[in-house]
Amino acid sequence: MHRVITTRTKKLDFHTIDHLIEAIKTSKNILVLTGAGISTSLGIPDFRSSEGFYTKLQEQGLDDPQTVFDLEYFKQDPSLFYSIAHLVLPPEGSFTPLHGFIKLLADKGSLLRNYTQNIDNLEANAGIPSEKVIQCHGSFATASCITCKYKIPGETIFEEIRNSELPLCPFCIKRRQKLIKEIEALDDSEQGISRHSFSFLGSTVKRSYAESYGVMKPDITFFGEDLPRVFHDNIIQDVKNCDLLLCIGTSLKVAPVSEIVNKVKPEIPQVLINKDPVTHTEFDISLLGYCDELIVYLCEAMGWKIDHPKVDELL
Ligand code: CNA
Repeated sequence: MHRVITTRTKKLDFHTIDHLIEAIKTSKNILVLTGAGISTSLGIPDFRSSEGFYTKLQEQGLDDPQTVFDLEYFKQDPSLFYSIAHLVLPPEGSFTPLHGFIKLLADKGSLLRNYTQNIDNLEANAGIPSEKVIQCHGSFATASCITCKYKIPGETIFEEIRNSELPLCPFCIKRRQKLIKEIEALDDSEQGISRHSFSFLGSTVKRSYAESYGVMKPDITFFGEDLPRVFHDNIIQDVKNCDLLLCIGTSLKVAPVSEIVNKVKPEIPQVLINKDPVTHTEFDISLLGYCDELIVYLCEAMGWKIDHPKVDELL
């Protein structure tokens, strides 16, 4: 079912399941770094697994699948993102046993922080306190207009996302309608000039398609965008204070989150729980397998009970 690999060259006496169990039980400031792999059991594909998003997009003929999440590309052609966004839309109310485990750590007072790269907001469904979660790449919880930055609750555009439609900014739509009405109210001699300024305002200046039409974008971090401020505000202190690092369900390919691992002090145990090996970073312990199964197994060994309906099936 799973393998334990010890790879870190540093001589930490931390390489067995018993070491890991003891560390989870006794650590007071656990930093949990999570990725798409912790949500795949709900049918949300990850990016880089063989059955993930990137493979699907390549099969559809897209050479560079990262284009879908590229800000400049989105501004030119938001339809590419909206043609696949429904695939990562969070299922309402659900979460996985792994999310339940993070909640359990929070309940026991030993979760320093969960840095999640996920955008599905399932941490909230699991009831992990919001101050304990840093959504490093934003989430679908809110959406903003690419032109005027008008912010709305993310669920407002879920219906359009499900239908692969472009959600437009209600504020920009009203502004355009007002402008059109004002132009229509002008007499003929004035209209020529105003039509000219309208098209100037609306589309002929150096504005991209998305900016011209006020397309809404979920507040997830695209390539080309900085991470949310809350990440920068907390990461240095959290890395300093943590006494155990658990990286779960992530390929650790996206910086700066991937760099967290190397910033943690060498004397702090570092553990990977993942389906596939991560070979570019060293861990004291790599537990390879499905994270829900592995975490339920570890919790059972610790005498801990995750509050999730799937737990009994996994034992
Ligand atoms: P990734 O690069 O796709 O890697 C996912 C990792 O998870 C892989 O190494 C898999 O081996 C592993 N994995 C997959 N399923 C399981 C499982 N059941 N148990 C254990 N391990 C598993 O994804 P990363 O998170 O590393 O990359 C960061 C990207 C992915 C972020 O920008 C996210 O926004 C983005 N993403 C998020 C979601 C989501 O929110 N659910 C979905 C898809 C992509």
